[in-house]
Amino acid sequence: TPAALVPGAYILRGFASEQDQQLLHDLQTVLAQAPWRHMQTPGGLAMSVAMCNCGRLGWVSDRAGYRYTTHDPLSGKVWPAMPPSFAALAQSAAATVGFARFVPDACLINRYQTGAKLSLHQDKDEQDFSQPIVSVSLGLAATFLFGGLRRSDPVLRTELNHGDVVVWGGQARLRYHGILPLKPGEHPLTGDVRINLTFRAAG
Ligand code: MD3
Ligand code: FE
Repeated sequence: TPAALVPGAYILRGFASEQDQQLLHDLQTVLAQAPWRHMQTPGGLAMSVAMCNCGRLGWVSDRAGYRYTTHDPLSGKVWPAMPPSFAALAQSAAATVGFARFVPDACLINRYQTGAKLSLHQDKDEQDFSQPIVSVSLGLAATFLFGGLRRSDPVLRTELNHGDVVVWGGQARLRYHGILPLKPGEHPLTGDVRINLTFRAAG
């Protein structure tokens, strides 16, 4: 088992590197069915991160709050299927750190353009917190913040680079976390953006 960043959080540096082109190709198939959109916070502000989903369930935010839906509110259709390359990578990363039974039913896809950020938050819209979350970083690097179980707890930071995969389980599952505003840059595979795939067992 790799070393834990904090108890329960395992960084697998470069774990997705060999599949990067396949993942980005399959992402295009998803986006052809469900385009990027800037969701609204419950307070009515547009999020700076553009999002999309694939899998049986998709995470949405609007004036009514945060929740998982089976259908894309933009099209009224079910979310695009999770590409086998996505599911296989998430399951293999989870199994590497001991979550052999992890079966993601939701993949939230985040796109950061210059300046886009994700404020400190907890992921608690899922049914079963004993299941981990697997995140895959592609493209430009970003500074990841992770705090504790209370918003006021001290925050550590680490860089997430292209190909890095993090499995958040156990005690790390409910920690506050966020992403600092993306710095401008150019990546050979994604151009001027960072893409993050987060896999969840949400239902
Ligand atoms: C720690 N995404 O989608 S990935 C999110 O880079 C989210 O787009 C960030 O936070 C991103 O909710 C961070 C790393 C991550 C994802 C989920 C976590 C860290 C986590 C859930 C619990 C604890
Ligand atoms: Fe999160």
